[in-house]
Amino acid sequence: MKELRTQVGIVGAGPAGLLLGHLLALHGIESVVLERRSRDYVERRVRAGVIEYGIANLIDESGAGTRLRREGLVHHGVELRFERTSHRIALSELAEGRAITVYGQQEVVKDLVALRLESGAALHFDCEVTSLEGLTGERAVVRAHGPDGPVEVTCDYVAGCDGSFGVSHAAMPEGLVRRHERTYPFSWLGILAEAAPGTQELIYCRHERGFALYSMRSPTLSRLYLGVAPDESLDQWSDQRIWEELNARLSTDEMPEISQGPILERGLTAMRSVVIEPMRYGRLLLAGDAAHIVPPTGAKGMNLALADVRVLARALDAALRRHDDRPLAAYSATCLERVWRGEEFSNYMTQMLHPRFDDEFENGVQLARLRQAATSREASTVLSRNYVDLNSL
Ligand code: RFL
Ligand code: PHB
Repeated sequence: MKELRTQVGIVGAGPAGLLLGHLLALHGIESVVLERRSRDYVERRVRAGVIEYGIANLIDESGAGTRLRREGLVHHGVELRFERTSHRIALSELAEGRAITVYGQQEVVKDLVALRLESGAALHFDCEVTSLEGLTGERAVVRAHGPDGPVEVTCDYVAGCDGSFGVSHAAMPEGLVRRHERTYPFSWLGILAEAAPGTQELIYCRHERGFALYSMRSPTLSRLYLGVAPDESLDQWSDQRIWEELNARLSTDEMPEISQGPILERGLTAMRSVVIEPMRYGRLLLAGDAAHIVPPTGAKGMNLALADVRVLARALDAALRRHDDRPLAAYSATCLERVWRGEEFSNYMTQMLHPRFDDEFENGVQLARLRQAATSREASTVLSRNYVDLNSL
């Protein structure tokens, strides 16, 4: 058995766990990161792409933003497309000059893994955490199974950054936490394609056939999504059917055909909202998807995860180095305020952009909302500020 002692045991090497480890190291706090998957797997997992203004600054100010600033695509606007007409939302004009950065989540992960390994701090891949113990005692114990057998990490605090299918939130006693949940009657089929994006800015499209999103990763890589039925299977979707459906939903007179290329990656994502309240149980602090899930329509998941760990790093610094427990006591309430704002915005975007095949009344409401978002300066200002930087409203 490998026995380790550290100040903070971090479960999960997604964006939340890795940035937390990095921020703690800047404060001189030691941590051990345990990740169930291989390095290759976490660095290839294609997911989020939109980074808020304040979150890009956080990454940059922590010293992890060199490549993000060099390669990230800065966008000053976004398009809403409905009734076959494009409406540009001038994000930066409406949000005090702030912009979003389009930069893949797996690139953020790669940058943080490289920094951690370079610094020599502990990061164990292929190491699955199986249980958390002593969460209300003097010391917490994280038990895991690594490539060479059992691992036991004794620590002052455990950061549960292991996503929605991890063990951390399951370690919270049922009677003490509340779980708020909503599922939506659709999923997203996402592809990454070797094709030059045919648009400068993201396009969120509501079409009677369903939702579509045109995004990108670089001048040669397109990222596209289709809203599909919740029980859809990937087997039903040949490359040809995917491109035909994207064309049917996204094309307009100005963009009769979208640029196609080999599909490098594809996946299905169920749409749901979850909030676990509070985000703390004794020595266990949840962060990111382990504590809350948003549907991807608002592009908030990774941003909320990184915002949590900014608060958590400061709170752990106060507790461990200054023996001041007050920021840690306020951790959950501080994060949840932002989390509920993210939930509200993601819910708004989701409900506005996914047509309902069984509810004509809801479709009328959606179009009214879209027309308002596109034509009223007040409505587009609220949308822009929420999209670009939740802190700006
Ligand atoms: P992650 O990224 O899920 O990382 C958790 C890590 O924990 C590991 N793990 C364990 N490790 C050890 N022991 C165990 N028992 C473990 N159980 C799990 C996992 O292997 C994993 O490495 O959570 P984190 O760090 O909280 O980050 C959250 C984000 O990943 C997530 O919110 C975003 O991807 C959501 N999201 C988006 N967010 C945005 O901000 N902007 C976007 O544009 C955006 N688009 C998206 C998205 C998510 C999507 N999918 C696929 C869910 C688009 C999609 C399609
Ligand atoms: C993406 O580029 O993957 C992306 C962009 C915007 C979203 C969700 C995903 O709302």
